[in-house]
Order: sequence, then structure tokens, then C-alpha cells
Amino acid sequence: MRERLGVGVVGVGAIGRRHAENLALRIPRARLVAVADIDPGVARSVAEQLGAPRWHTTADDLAADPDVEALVIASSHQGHLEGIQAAARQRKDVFCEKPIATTLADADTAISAVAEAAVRLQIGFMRRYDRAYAEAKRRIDAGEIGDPVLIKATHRNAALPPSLRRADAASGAAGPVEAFIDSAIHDYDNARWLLGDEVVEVQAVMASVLEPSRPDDLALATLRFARGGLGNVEVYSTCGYGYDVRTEIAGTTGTVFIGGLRDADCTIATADGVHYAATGHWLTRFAEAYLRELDDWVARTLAGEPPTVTGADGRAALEIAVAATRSAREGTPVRLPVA
Ligand code: ISE
Repeated sequence: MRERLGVGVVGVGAIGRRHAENLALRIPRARLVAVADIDPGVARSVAEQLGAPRWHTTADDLAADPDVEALVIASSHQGHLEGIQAAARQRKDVFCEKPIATTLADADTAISAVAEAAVRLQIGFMRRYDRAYAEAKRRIDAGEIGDPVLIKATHRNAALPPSLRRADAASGAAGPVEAFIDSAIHDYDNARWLLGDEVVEVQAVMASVLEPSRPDDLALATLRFARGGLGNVEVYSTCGYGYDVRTEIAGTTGTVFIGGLRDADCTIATADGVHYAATGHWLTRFAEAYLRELDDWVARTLAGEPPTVTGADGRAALEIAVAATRSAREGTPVRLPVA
């Protein structure tokens, strides 16, 4: 077995840069051998800062780089399919950020491309590697709350991420609704994974409360599961006070609560009141999960083992997001599979 995996990262904005840093500095079995970004200045400066020997401006050029043995795709959502196809053409394993693609047709094309090339594809649902989510999954699977029948998820960002502003501008009125496809998609993946069940119907609404330019800074989706369970997923992209991600799973004999608002376990009590700092950003809240996720992917890729989160998982969560988008626009429940 190879000792170390030469990895190239496509798209080195916020999350891509974090992945590149983790590969270069914190994952001993990985070598960051190249980065790519459509902005050559960004590609060059990230490569220089992290000691990557080469930089490129396209996924194709990076995939063709002989030192790149596997790819991480963290470009814009619209670039995910192209990145996966570039990796498949060069017969290289690939890790792709969520969403796998922006349409179900593109997700199918991506899944076929990796199947035909016989390469592995993992999707970046990092919450599965978070200690709290992983512990909840273990305890649910051990039967500690009986049969899990309800998921209630809160997903609030302090402010609209710049990536969402760009995505909104790019997608237009008929394009994907980012609250569902970019944010809630994590909760949809959690829902399938934690309940061990598939969603069969989605009913969603959205509203514009603080960001007049966006139809969906507040969004709710109700999920119905095949075995009869229900889910409720809230996204509020401009809540102001912090990064507030919490999930409850209620079962027939108990409930598991995941997450909280505290950044660190430090509370100050004075005559003015009791205060603690709230977590500010997902890169802080899920810092360890992002590292564990890529560390696991590198180890599995080197060992030739199947990925932990598959292309099919990425497609299933996307399908729920597509159904939520359609439901919120049309004002009716949408059944899965989506036609
Ligand atoms: C972002 O892209 C993420 O993946 C974060 O986990 C999520 O909380 C945020 O809403 C997204 O914009």
C-alpha cells in the first residue's frame, strides 16, 4: 500500500482552502501536491502559502497533473460535476463537497462517470464525522431511544455567507434555492442517516425577512419518511447572533439532543447577567469534523476501501432539496422520487 496520497484541491475559497490546509499541515498520510482556482492569483498564493509545488486554473489541468493521485473538489456548486468528470477521465479517486451537483440529472451523470471509470467518490457531509452527531448515531443504532420517528433540525447562519450571495446571483429565479440545496442539505443527509430511513414526501415554505434580495433567508421543510416518521428542518440564514446548529431525534422510548450554542465551555456571571460566547461560523463549529472527514477519506483511498459517504448519499440528499425547492415554489407537497 502507498504510504502517502498526493492530493490536488480544486477551488480554494473558504472550504477548499480549509481542506488544502488540512491536507498540507494536519494529515500526515496526505501530500498537497497542487491546487486549482479559476482566479490565478488565489491559486498561486494558496499554493505558495501551503507549499504546494504546483497550481492550475482548471479542474482538467489539475486532474491531469501526474503528481495528483486523488482530487478534492470544492469549487462553486456549478463546478462540482465538471470536477468529478475531470477526476473520472483521469481515473482518479475524488472527494466532492456537497451538493454533489445542482440537478438530479447532473448527479446521475457524475455517479455514472465514476462508476464507468471505476473510481471512488465521497461526498462532503462532514457532520457525520462530528463527535456529537457520530455519538448520537451510535446510540440510536444501539436502540437507546427505541425506534427513531422524528427529526427536528435548526440550522441558522449568523449572516449570509458570501458563497450564497454569489450563488443567488448566478442561479436566478428558476435556479436552485440555496437554503435547501446549500444549507439544509446537511440536515437532509442527517435525517436519512440518523433515522435509517428514506424520505418519501416533502412540503416546504420560504420567506424573505431580512435580505430583500433573497426569497429564502427563512425556509422550512417538513419531511415524511417511508416507515411513517416525520421531520422538520429550519434554515435561517441571517439570524445575527451566531452559528446555531442543533438537531433532536425523538424515538419511541427517548430523545437525543445534538449541539448547542456555546463556543467554549466558559460562562461569565456578573450583576449584569450570565453570558457566554456563541459559536460564530461552521468552520469553527465543525473544524474537527472537517479534519476527521478528510483524514478518513485519505486512509480509505490509500487502502482501496469504499467511501463512508457515497455518491448515492449525495444524490438522495439533493433529491430532498430539489423536492423542497419545488414544493416551496409551487405551494404543494412533492412526492419522491422526483420525476
Ligand atoms: C455552507 O456551505 C455549509 O456547508 C455550512 O455547513 C452551512 O451551515 C451553511 O449554511 C452553508 O452555506
